[in-house]
Amino acid sequence: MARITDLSRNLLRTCPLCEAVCGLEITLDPHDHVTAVRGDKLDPFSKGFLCPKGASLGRVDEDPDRVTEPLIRDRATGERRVATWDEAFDYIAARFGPIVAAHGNQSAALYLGNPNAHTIAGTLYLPMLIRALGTKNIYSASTADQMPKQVASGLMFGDPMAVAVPDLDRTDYLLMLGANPLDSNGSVCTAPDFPGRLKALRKRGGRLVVVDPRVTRTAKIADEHVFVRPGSDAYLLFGIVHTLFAEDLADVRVEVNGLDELRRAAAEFPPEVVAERTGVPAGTIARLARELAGAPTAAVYARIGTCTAEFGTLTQWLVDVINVLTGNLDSPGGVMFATAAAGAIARTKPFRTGRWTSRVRELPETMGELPVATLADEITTPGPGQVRALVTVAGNPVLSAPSGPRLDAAFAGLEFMVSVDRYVNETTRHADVILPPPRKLQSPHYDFALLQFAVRNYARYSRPLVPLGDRPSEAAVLARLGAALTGAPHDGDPLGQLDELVIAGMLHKAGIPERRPDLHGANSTEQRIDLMLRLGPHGEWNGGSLNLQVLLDNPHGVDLGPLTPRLPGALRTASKRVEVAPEPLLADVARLRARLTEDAPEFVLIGRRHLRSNNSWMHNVPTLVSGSNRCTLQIHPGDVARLGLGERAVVKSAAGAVTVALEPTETIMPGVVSLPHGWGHATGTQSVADATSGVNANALTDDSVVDAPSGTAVFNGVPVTLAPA
Ligand SMILES: Nc1nc2c(c(=O)[nH]1)N[C@H]1C(S)=C(S)[C@@H](COP(=O)(O)OP(=O)(O)OC[C@H]3O[C@@H](n4cnc5c(=O)[nH]c(N)nc54)[C@H](O)[C@@H]3O)O[C@H]1N2
Ligand SMILES: Nc1nc2c(c(=O)[nH]1)N[C@H]1C(S)=C(S)[C@@H](COP(=O)(O)OP(=O)(O)OC[C@H]3O[C@@H](n4cnc5c(=O)[nH]c(N)nc54)[C@H](O)[C@@H]3O)O[C@H]1N2
Ligand code: SF4
Ligand SMILES: [Mo]
Repeated sequence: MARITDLSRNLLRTCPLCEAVCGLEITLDPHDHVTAVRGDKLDPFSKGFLCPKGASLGRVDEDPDRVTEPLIRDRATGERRVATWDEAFDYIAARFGPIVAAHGNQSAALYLGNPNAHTIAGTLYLPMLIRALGTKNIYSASTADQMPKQVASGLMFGDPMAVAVPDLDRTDYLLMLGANPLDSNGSVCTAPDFPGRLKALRKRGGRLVVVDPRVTRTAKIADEHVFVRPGSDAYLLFGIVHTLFAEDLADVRVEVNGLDELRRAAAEFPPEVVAERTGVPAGTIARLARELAGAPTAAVYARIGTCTAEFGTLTQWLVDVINVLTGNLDSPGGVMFATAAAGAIARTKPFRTGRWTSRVRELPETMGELPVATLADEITTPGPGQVRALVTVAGNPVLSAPSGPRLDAAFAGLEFMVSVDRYVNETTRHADVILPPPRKLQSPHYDFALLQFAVRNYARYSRPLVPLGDRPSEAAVLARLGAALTGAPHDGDPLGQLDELVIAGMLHKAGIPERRPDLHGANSTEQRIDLMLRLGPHGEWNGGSLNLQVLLDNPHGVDLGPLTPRLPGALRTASKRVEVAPEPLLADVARLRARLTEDAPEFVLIGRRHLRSNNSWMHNVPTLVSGSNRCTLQIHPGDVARLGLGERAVVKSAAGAVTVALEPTETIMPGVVSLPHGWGHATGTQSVADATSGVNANALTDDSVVDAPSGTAVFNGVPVTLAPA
């Protein structure tokens, strides 16, 4: 009898599950089922690293509970039935068109979720969908995530995509706030095997300091862990900036504007003044400043714990202010800008926010988006411009956005909703039509978004490992959806037509005349990628050698070397200097100052992540949901005793209440409780997830509070009260 492995294939591709972009070697059986996943040892960036999620990619990809064919929901009965693709798009065209015809483009909204940052469909084809809808009601997970970093970067460097990442492999000193890469594998800092890179830093004599209200797994491998009161990082960083000026430690090595204004702003926040609010002793704050200034090279890096907080943008600004003041911006071992082989085309106009505002709360636009924290307002507040129809792509805002239950109710009242998603989840269960993407392994992969934030320049392209058969790719689904929503013919090849338009536009912009050159690639998507690579900074039409064929010939990926200095060339500020005291941020310091003297709430809520989880959508895989990967409220044992709490407690906030199991642990600060998000499954369609106990953390977060400059939701530092259940 022939052994089945004889017919198996070992194939290479990038892991699509998190920001670490690990290379994988995947074994498929003759029926295209995944039988093994290993780290690709020959990938020059990830060098064989693999985490438990990557190892479970097959289970994720082939989840029997996922949606595989279009579903149409009967509004009267709530029943879903399988439909053909033609039928589904006809249904969408027939129902969506009349709503927009009657109420205008603004009556439609689009919500884009996190996995779009990982897919070619999301990165290359969503801009077209946004344009097709012609609405200002564009929302995404960005305003529940990294938008403060982008606004701060936009104001300082002129380009919100110019994010300086720590030069992990060369730095001598890393100050990390509000990030836990040992569980998250890193974010807005693309670094496969982040844990190994941190260990290497320490091994070569470098120092790692972690600032977090919890002793995290990352804190455990650090030289020093500093407890900080949630939401107070901006004060802590201002204390460091103050010290750098007061002790004459500043050593600015790039051209800057605004140093005097910055010094004046920092004058109000000496370490002694901010110590109480932050919970960090003044001596520690001053010492951190001296250590950062004294290290041969140093980098400050702050992530989700500090972004989704009331002063998220101020915090992200101060991070790079310190990187500038210590001479570490754009310098090896400090923080640097990647040179992505096929990144976004840098904008030519200096960045600003608030080019328009939201209808109900008048919150400013950022990067063409409105804050997801005001989506429920826009759906439920009557009047001209009220949102009546919604399109979601790869998202689950009922579990991921603040005041989730409010959104749940709002979605139930929509006149029409269509979702592109691989699950019936807490959000898409409201959709009239669900359009599923194909399997991950049926999709091509290139990390357009994430490689812009990589700690090393690198490129890797993966072709689909499993043929599509007669179902459309996700790119084709989005192209047809765009056509159906605008009443254009959707049954031809809108994808090919669209790609040709984009290719012609890129050639024209690049000044490449008349005849369309022959491009590598088996289809129009690949040809677009080839063109982007050729025109990119490492491209063969730009003095380099890259094109798609080079990546196809090097399936383990291509190393493009360590990061190199990019300033002043990468600056898009009007002054062509780094703006260290942008006016909108100086203005926001007033809000920070006002909070300093206010009484702190008795308890504040923060989030956390677990290695074997991923936001709301990996809770249906048995190999991942087990052991400590559970939705519990971490709380200090002293608080449990003081309040006389049992095994469970009722947690209340201004937005709502949940009853949740307690996990007493000394690793969390007294007065702080931590609940992971993405739980509280209740669709009856995901057998494993539905059976998990757990609650929606975003029933407690409050959509009426945002980080003012970026409109970002506040998930960390939410005031709560606790009572016995
Ligand atoms: N395994 C796994 N990996 C993931 C994800 C996942 O859900 N699971 N999600 C992915 C996504 S979408 C993202 S954005 C990234 C996020 O990646 P990270 O930013 O590394 O996210 P977390 O692991 O949540 O770490 C945030 C830390 O901030 C701390 N914190 C909370 N409040 C504060 C505060 O006010 N100040 C400070 N200094 N710290 C605070 C928390 O205790 C926590 O340890 O992870 C990605 N990777
Ligand atoms: N309280 C609290 N809330 C948070 C956070 C927090 O730290 N605390 N973190 C926030 C952050 S950083 C983020 S990024 C958001 C995430 O929030 P969202 O992006 O809204 O939600 P996800 O849970 O990532 O859901 C993603 C959906 O996309 C589907 N999907 C997966 N792959 C694909 C694909 O290839 N194509 C399509 N079409 N669909 C796909 C999944 O099945 C799932 O249904 O949550 C935010 N919410
Ligand atoms: S760290 Fe992220 S990219 Fe690497 S294997 Fe795990 S899930 Fe995949
Ligand atoms: Mo995120």
